This record gives sequence, C-alpha cells and structure tokens, in this order.
Amino acid sequence: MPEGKIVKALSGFYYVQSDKNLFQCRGRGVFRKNKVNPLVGDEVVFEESNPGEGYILDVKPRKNELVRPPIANIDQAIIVVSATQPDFSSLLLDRFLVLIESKQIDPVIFISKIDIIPEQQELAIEKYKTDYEQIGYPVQMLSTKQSGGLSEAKKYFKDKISVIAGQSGVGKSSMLNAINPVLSLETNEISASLGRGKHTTRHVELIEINGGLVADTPGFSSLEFSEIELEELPDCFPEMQALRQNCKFRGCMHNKEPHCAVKAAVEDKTIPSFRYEHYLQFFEEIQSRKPRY
Ligand SMILES: Nc1nc2c(ncn2[C@@H]2O[C@H](COP(=O)(O)OP(=O)(O)O)[C@@H](O)[C@H]2O)c(=O)[nH]1
Ligand SMILES: [Mg+2]
Ligand SMILES: [Zn+2]
Repeated sequence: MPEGKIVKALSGFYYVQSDKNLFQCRGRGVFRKNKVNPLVGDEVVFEESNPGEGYILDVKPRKNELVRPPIANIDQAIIVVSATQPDFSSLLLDRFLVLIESKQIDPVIFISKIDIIPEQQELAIEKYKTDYEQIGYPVQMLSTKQSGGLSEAKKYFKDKISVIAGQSGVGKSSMLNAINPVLSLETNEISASLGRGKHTTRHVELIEINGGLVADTPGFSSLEFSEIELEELPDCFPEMQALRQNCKFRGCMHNKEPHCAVKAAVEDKTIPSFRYEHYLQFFEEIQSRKPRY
C-alpha cells in the first residue's frame, strides 16, 4: 500500500503527498469509526481508488500534535521576535519557548527587522542573542527589507515541518514571502489597504519552502499556560533541566528550596537573571491558576 504525508485538509478531503504526487483522499468509513482524526502532517497509508484519488487506511503514530493550527509531527517551531517595532521582549520570547518546549517541539529563534534597530539597542540585542545561544537555541538575525540573514534563515526550513510563532506585526508573513516569493501571503500592509480582517480563519495547509514544509497559519496564538502543570515547568527551561540533578532535593522546583543548583547558577550569572525572573513569574502564574475539573 502506498504511504504519504497529509499536506492539506479541506472540506472532508485530505490531500496526501506521496513522492511527488498529490492524492485527494477521504478517510475510510471503518477507519473513521475508530475516531482517529487525520491531521495535516500525519504520515498515512492509503489506497488509490482512481488515478489521483484514494482512501486513507491508517495513520502512523505521531511524534507530537498541535491544536492550533491542527498539525501533527512538527519538527520545529520558528519563533519570530522583532528587534524593534514591536519592541524586543524577552518575556514574550520566553513565553513562546516554554509553550513550545512543553509540546516537545524544537524551538528556533529568528530576530527580525535588524535593519531598523536603534543604535543604542544593538548591544542589548546582541547580548540576548548570545544568552539564548548559550542555552542551546539557534538564533538567526534577519531583515526582509535589506539582504541580511535571509539565506541563512532559509536553511532552517529544509527537510522539516515547521510552524511559525510570534506576535502580530513582527514580520512572519513578510519573511515567508521573502524566502519564497511565490507564496505572496498577506502582510499587514496589504490586508489593511484591502480592508480585510486581520484574523481570517482558514483551512490549514503546509506550504513548500526551501525543500521543507511550513504551516501557513501561525501557531501558539494563545499564550496561556493552561495546559502546563507546575511540575513540568523546570524542564521547559533547558539550562535549568541540565542542572536539576545537582540540586539537593529530588524534584527541586528551584524556588524556596535550599542548596539549589539553579539558584546558585543565577547567583554566579551562569544563568541570566532575566530567565530566572521569568521562570518565577510563570511559576506564580501556573500556581495561582484556578484548578480545572
Ligand atoms: N523594516 C522592516 N520592516 C519589516 C521587516 N519585516 C516585516 N516588516 C514590516 O512589518 C510589518 C508587519 O509585517 P508582517 O509580515 O505582516 O508581520 P506578521 O503579522 O508577523 O505576519 C509590515 O509593515 C512589514 O513591511 C523587516 O525585516 N524590516
Ligand atoms: Mg502575517
Ligand atoms: Zn533547584
């Protein structure tokens, strides 16, 4: 039986890419009864009923899945933060990082609009870049207005399924358009001049970009930690996870506990203080959350 990847879901059809061919498939009756809801990104087994058409017979186990946008088997999330306009916010970036880490998706950080960084902020941005790289996150600076960083940015997409995350206005659509001009995704400028709403809900589609696939809708629009348990939080900060076994107490939450390796690392500046402050802020936020039943 042929196998392939669902690259688009629309009006009850799943579009399965197998080698270089696209098959318009339906979920088979029997299989639909098992309540497996095929997602874009799923690896599937299908049978070809007519040329170019078929039925999905089986969905392979997923490595992860997102609800918004509904996609499975995501290899990486590219978080776009702008150096300016809107202002660079390490708090917002850390929020995205925690949400992505909690889904076992690999984050990559793109810092956009480097062509318009005010001079007095250049050093601060460079420092953040080094800090995040030290944690182990890839960081790429780029501009879509000048040639800067785009060809390096492009390389991250190769052979992977990516979702893009980031606040509105940071340049996500502009970046995708700059990498692949065929896409012509709407940017703020265009949608404003046409008087269209900013958040038009659409179907999900994976689009090809430099030999990889990217979801055409940004993910992680809700920045709440409603699905993250307090116990999971320390592992969403890789630099803290790495020190966990050095803490005196097993299951140390790096908060009030004595002889905590994380707090020691913050003291001697191996862990940047802003990261620890954000950790404590998220800790409070999750702790004070109303219990759900
Ligand atoms: N100066 C500068 N402006 C940019 C850059 N990237 C995007 N923009 C502008 O930022 C605004 C928002 O871009 P858009 O791609 O719609 O952001 P999105 O909401 O994240 O998709 C638009 O006016 C873009 O022209 C960049 O690298 N440099
Ligand atoms: Mg956009
Ligand atoms: Zn600790």
